[in-house]
Amino acid sequence: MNKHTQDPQLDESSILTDARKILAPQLQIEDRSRRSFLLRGLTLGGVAMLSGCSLSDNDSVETALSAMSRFNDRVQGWLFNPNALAPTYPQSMITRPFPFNAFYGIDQVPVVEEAEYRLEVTGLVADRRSWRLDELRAMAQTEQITRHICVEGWSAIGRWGGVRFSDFLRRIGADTNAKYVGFKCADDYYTSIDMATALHAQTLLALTYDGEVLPRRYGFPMKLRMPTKLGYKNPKHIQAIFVSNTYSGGYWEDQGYNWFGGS
Ligand SMILES: Nc1nc2c(c(=O)[nH]1)N[C@H]1C(S)=C(S)[C@@H](COP(=O)(O)O)O[C@H]1N2
Ligand SMILES: [Mo]
Repeated sequence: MNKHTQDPQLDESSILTDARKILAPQLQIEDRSRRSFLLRGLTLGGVAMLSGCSLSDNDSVETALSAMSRFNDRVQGWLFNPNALAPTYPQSMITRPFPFNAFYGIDQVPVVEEAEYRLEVTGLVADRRSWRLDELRAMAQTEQITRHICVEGWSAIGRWGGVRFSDFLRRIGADTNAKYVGFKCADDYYTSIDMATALHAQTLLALTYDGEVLPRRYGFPMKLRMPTKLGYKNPKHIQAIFVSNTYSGGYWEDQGYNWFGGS
């Protein structure tokens, strides 16, 4: 029937697996069996219809799935409750040792020298100056013990401390009506998040891990810690922060991971 049945790369079950992954967070249905029934009922025709794309070749499948993923971003944005808090845990539940993860091995973790380090701040902010670490340490600090969930199939509970990101955004005079906050990292990683999550009470510019200066492997000199988002949305080794209305994606997001990346 369709061209995709001839092309070995366009195999029906893997396209549907990807499409189900994209749609799953949207089906906030209590009854799990009803939810999986709906997802199982998804067909290639359904994918084409939901995305408004014909699935004639690999490129159009990519376009269809990324259109669904962008739609999913908007739905997650609507569903996001800025006042709902992620669960917190007692000290006794901290995962030890806390796992390390990056797009490279632990021996390649970047070395950032505190003496030379400056956090660059640009975009839609009133005060575009750079920050030294001790200036950030001088701001009000807070702590949280929350769960980090990685899409690679593991989760772990950790303890992060630092500056509430909303305090920092206010301090630099950020336009909090802007859509995005973007991050550039010392290891060429990059990502961007929605403003509602940037302003969430548990979103932290983390300077410590488990009561100590943030160790190199966990993102020295600082990472953005968000218990409302998946692991890949939490950038380590942040060097630059920018506020913008222009979409700028992310390292994994540009390879097909969902941009909103909630939960
Ligand atoms: N700069 C940078 N940040 C990053 C990554 C990375 O490769 N580089 N990987 C992300 C992913 S996929 C995960 S799961 C977490 C891992 O953080 P951890 O080493 O503290 O467990 O970092 C996220 N932030
Ligand atoms: Mo991850």
